[in-house]
Amino acid sequence: MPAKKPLVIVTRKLPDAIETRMRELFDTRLNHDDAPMSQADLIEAVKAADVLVPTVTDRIDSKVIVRAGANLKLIANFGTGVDNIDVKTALDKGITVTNTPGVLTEDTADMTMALILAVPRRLVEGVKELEADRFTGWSPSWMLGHRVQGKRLGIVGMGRIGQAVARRAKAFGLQIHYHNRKPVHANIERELEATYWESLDQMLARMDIVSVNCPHTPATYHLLSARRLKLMKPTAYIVNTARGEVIDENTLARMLEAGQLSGAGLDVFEHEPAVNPKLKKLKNVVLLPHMGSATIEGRMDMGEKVIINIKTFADGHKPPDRVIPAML
Ligand code: 8YV
Repeated sequence: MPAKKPLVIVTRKLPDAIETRMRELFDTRLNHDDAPMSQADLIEAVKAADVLVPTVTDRIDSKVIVRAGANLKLIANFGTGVDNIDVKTALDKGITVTNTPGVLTEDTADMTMALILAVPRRLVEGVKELEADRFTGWSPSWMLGHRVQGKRLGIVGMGRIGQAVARRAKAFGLQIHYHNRKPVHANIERELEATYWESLDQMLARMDIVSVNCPHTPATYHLLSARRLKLMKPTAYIVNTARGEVIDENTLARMLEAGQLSGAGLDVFEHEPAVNPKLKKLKNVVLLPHMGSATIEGRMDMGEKVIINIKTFADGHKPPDRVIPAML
């Protein structure tokens, strides 16, 4: 007799092909209308499920996890960042947590590079000028931005995405600097001609553009604090495609407003989906609705990773993308 299929509850609408495959392999409960689940819905889901597939919009905190039924054994996150999940409480309760690393790297790095170009070159401001019919003809002094080539880029977090940003930025003639818990392998440093800064403070004070590419963990919450933001040059730009919580958003907004920083490109926000109203009023920012990994290919790859993690686990093996406490 075939083994009973695990009950997999998926919190949001995933690509059709992924949902179809999940339904073939598992007893799958889908969210067809894609409405985000409330905390009460999530508790109902963990009470019933063998496997939960959440996304960044689901807060799987300790209050949810402690209510999980005895059969919940796997949280297979559809996403790389796991700051939406209280991983420690899950592991303590014997629940394995997996994520989808690697498959979002290039898309997120592309979006980061797009912001690194868009902010100093005033791309969105230009679009708005044209749309408002204010383009009355070329002028040598109109819409001047700043050259990117030759500037110093400071990457905060030199993991997969940070390195992918560095490769792109190097091709655009930027000088690569980075801060990380540890220096990357000497071969990578050489290939990228990258300079390691053990001191984040010292790096921030010298950069023209800073890109945030580290995960949000208790150790990186407000890593770019008010004190550190104030170390940056008033001519500097900041780009964040990682997590809003890494930057003190209020201070950032105030400093941009006061001209103490030149501009920002933000794909993520501290209280998503809310965006600080001060930021929305500024001209020198490009704000995106958390779309760094939003490609059809990326979503398919993420879904396939989720399926592999569940299938491997259901077959009695260790899933490949287990989140381990050392990562947090
Ligand atoms: C995903 C992300 O879209 O994977 C991540 O960490 O930030 C996003 O790009 C999201 O997490 C999906 O859950």
